[in-house]
Amino acid sequence: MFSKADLIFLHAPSVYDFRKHSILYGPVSDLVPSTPVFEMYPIGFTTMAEYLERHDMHVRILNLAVRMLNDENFDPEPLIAGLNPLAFGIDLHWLPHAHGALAVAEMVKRYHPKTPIIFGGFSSTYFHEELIRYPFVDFVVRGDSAEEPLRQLMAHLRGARNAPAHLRDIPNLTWKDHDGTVVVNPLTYRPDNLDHVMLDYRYVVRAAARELNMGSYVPFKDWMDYPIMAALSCRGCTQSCVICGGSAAAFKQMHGRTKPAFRDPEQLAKDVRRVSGMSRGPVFILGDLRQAGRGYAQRFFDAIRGFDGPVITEIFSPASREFLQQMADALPNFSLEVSLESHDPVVRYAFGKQYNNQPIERTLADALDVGAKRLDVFFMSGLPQQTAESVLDTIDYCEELLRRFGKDGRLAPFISPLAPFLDPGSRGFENPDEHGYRLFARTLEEHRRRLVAPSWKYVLNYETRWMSRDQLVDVTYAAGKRLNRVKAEYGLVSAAQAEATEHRIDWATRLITEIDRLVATADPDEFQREMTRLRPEIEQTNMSTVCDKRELNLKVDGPRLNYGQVAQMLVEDGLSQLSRRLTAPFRRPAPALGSQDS
Ligand code: B12
Ligand code: SF4
Repeated sequence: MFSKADLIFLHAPSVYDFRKHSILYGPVSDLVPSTPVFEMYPIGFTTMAEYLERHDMHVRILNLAVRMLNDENFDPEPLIAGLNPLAFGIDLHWLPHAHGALAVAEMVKRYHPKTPIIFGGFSSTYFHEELIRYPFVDFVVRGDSAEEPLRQLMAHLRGARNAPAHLRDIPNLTWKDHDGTVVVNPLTYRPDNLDHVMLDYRYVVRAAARELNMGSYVPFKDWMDYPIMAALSCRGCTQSCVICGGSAAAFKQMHGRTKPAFRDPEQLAKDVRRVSGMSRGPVFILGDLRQAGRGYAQRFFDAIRGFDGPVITEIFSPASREFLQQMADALPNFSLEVSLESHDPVVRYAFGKQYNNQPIERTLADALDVGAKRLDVFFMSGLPQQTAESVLDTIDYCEELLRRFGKDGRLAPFISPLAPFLDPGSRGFENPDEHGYRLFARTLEEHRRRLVAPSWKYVLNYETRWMSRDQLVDVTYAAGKRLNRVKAEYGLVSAAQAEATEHRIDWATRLITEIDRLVATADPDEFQREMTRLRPEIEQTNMSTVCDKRELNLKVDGPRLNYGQVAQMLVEDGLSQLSRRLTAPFRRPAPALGSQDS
């Protein structure tokens, strides 16, 4: 069962070791499944792992962040010391991992000075020249599609036949020559479709079962309770929202991509069916299906027709009733997500979304009318042209939407701050003046340091011409509190839950004030002492702030995972391994790769 790994992917917590720091993280992750530790690893771990395993390499995933969250006595250090793969892969995909990812790399290098450490992900790509200069980083694989360049690098490190003879020959690679000179290979690997990758959570379950170690593979803390899956319609985006590091503008700058790479629509339908076979959780289809043109959506709907599992889809702009009806016909159990950002079209335009309220309100009405099971509507604070007053007006608008469309509890509005960081590569980050942003951090190192600031107010890497950091923090809490009350009024949250959320918001507001006072007046020793004293309270408010993240969950009945399927996969696995052994007896063995963790 336990075989040696060529590559071990490590996912670090946002801050290492978050269990020892007193930090009020704030509502930075209220609207994603993760806690503020950002314990979710990139889904790209699974596409890369599947791709490498397809090419005869053995890959493991070790979600250190989840293990640290789930067990306060878990110490990653002895575990890391006991690993011995050919190489380690660490994601610095989301910039909020700047602290944890670098700390884990430093630790790995301490125990394994000769083992290559490979970084990758969007933030690694953006900051590659700075990142490679840390002594514990050996390689950065750049780009949005690392599967093939990583395979070439691993083959080279393994000394495999047909591997690139020299590191210079591996596309998208940033590396150091033996004298420490940084070499940046051209970013030439940029596949124009997504058909070579397989986003398959079955890899996760299969690998976890193989090693009897689900704890290291779970994508986020509560995944076993709410096993939401993703299906990927594209890489990249046709939109250029000002704050987004995954926008068309950012992809062009970072990954040299001029249009998104799309997954074949029939393949996408197969992906949805395949992953849904494993669990009763919903499948989130990432990307607006209209991005590749109407023909694409039509082909997808034709291929998925008859599938009645829960599916979440998203749209980036108003949609026609006809399109929504087609969606409802093909996916009778669909829920829809749409981000309006603000009630005010002026703010929305400044954000990069070019539509008024009337067409989007018509879309909301139509979506409900054709039978959407849920309709989540998202708003944000910290945007260009947005004042504190405007944020509060957005809550009035949420109430109006609920008055008009919210009678049966299917429409659910949410608001969260743009936090902790304005994305590198976004138009706002690249041209802050033009969009009214003032940046407090530009480099990777500056972001790394900000992450250990005592509250999210000081972690934020920006403020705007219309709101200071203080105003942004204050209005985020005020808006959260008001929206929470509105939701209670419309029965979207129970009275008890609303009370708990309000209590948490009040508590967080008090703590922010207290931390501000300490920052302004306390000497370093007193500051440390007081922050340690506040720690239990800070921890209480850290997990969900302006709303309870479970509000986002769809109802899941019965056992969460389909254990019959899992068992069948394991049997298939065993059989295919056996047949590979029988048919390839003379395959060259990999160099000694060391042992497993316990
Ligand atoms: C889907 C998505 C999510 C999903 C998560 C899916 C997941 N687990 O990966 C959800 C909604 C949960 C999410 C959450 C967040 N997201 Co998000 N997300 C996206 C989105 C829309 C698509 C990403 C995607 O599908 N990628 C495709 C998959 C297959 O590839 P991949 O995971 O990117 O991995 C490939 C490469 O990145 C690279 N790679 C990644 N890691 C590594 C590691 C190594 C060693 C190597 C070699 C390569 C490598 O190779 C992989 C394979 O080719 C992008 C926007 C966009 N248009 O791209 C934003 C985006 C990535 N998210 C972003 C942000 C900021 C966040 C949050 C921090 C927001 C917040 N404050 O809550 C959280 C972080 C959550 C966490 N870690 O716990 C920013 C990142 C900007 C930055 N540089 O920091 C983006 C660019 C835009 C945005 N603002 O939404 N997100
Ligand atoms: S925020 Fe805008 S640019 Fe970014 S992924 Fe969503 S629609 Fe695309």
